[in-house]
This record gives sequence, C-alpha cells and structure tokens, in this order.
Amino acid sequence: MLGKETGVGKFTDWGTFNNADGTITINTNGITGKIEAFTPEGAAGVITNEHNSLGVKGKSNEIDNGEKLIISFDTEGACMRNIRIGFDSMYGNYIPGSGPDARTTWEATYKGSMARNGEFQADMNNSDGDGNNATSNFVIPGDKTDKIVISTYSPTDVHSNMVVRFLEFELSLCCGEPDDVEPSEPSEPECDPTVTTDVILGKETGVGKFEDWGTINEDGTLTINNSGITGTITAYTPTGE
Ligand SMILES: [Ca+2]
Ligand SMILES: [Ca+2]
Ligand SMILES: [Ca+2]
Repeated sequence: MLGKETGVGKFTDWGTFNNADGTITINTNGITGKIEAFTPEGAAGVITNEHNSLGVKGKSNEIDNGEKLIISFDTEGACMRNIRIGFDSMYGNYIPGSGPDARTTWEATYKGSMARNGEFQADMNNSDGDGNNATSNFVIPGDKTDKIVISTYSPTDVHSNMVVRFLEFELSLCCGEPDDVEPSEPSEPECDPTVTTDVILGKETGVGKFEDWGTINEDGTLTINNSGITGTITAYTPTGE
C-alpha cells in the first residue's frame, strides 16, 4: 500500500519526496515509478502532504479544480492489479446536486491504452462503512494499470478540493501487449525478466558426451530440458532428410 488508510499519513508512506521538483519517487522491490502534480494549466506542480494525504500546491494544498495528481510506474512491463484508491476531504461541495456539484475524476491506463475512467462524488451511501461522507475508496476496474490520473472537476469552479489518502494494489511485471487482455481471451502467462538461469550445453573442455547436451532419442535427435524449458537438436543430411 502507498499512503496510509488511517492515522497519520506522510510522504514517506508513498516514497521519497524530491524537493527539487516537488515529485515523489516510488521504489517497490526495484520496480520504480513516480507521482507528479500538475497545475490546471498543465504545468509541473508541487505535491503537498495535506489531511494525511497527497494534494497539489496551488489555490489550496488539496487537489483543486483542474489540478492533477499522476501516479505511474516506468519499469518496463510493471503493472498494478486489484487497485483500491482512497480519498478524503470530499465535503459538502461534492454532494450530488449541491451548488458546486464537484466530483473527483479518475483515469487508469496501461501503456497508454486500455483507458478506463469515471467520476464520483461524496460518499452519501457510506460505501466504505466509516460513516463519513468526505472519505471514500473504490476499486479501479480492469486487469492492468501502470498510470492513474486523479483530478477534481467542479462545473461552477467553486472552491472544491479533495486529497488522495492511499493506493492499494498488487504490483508485478506483466507480459503481453495491452490489447491481449480482454477478459474473454486467455490471459498471458506471467513472466519475470529478472529471473535468469545460466545454461551450458556440451562441454567446453574434457570428455564431451550426449548427456552434456540432453537425452539422445531413437530417431537421432537430442532433447534438451532445462528446468522444464525444453528444446530439440536435430541433424539433417545435405539433401535435407
Ligand atoms: Ca491545490
Ligand atoms: Ca476538501
Ligand atoms: Ca465514507
């Protein structure tokens, strides 16, 4: 989990805050990412620690109308799954039908596609069971995500703001292209490029035998089997037989 669902929340619950540019660096078991803030004009902004959560420096230290917080991973193939995201400080202005009628907006993507997005308002149904309208959390749908954009939209641009309290997810390295993951299609096998095995077939010096390569078969081929990853060595005559 990045951030803290309850209690005192600090920058260090998310990663390393960089004073030089106002971003946060994430490093989870060597899989790296960053959190960036943007102003309503799209310029780089500064992340704040407000309400035990993350906000964007500007009109207020929370995420105000048009400001953005972007959480992304840049390690090749890194993806988040089963994401739950929590918000705080969505008070009266976020009540549906209120004057400002403000809402929190979110967009999730993987490698720039598979876009999912939505918006929601104050937690009037007590969906998280804490009895507090201003706090809520929800699960981002979809299989893979490497980037999440959070913003606030208020049609009347009345002072309305919220903060991101926490982000809970499973993080792994994923295989396959973005369009391989339609729910109706078989999922790609998991891979871990960080796991490698050194293999030598044959013998560099000394007595070399078939067994140094694999298993010789009746048809004269050799079967290779390295930790369950299999292959074949086949000989052909000049005529291709
Ligand atoms: Ca702000
Ligand atoms: Ca607020
Ligand atoms: Ca709530």
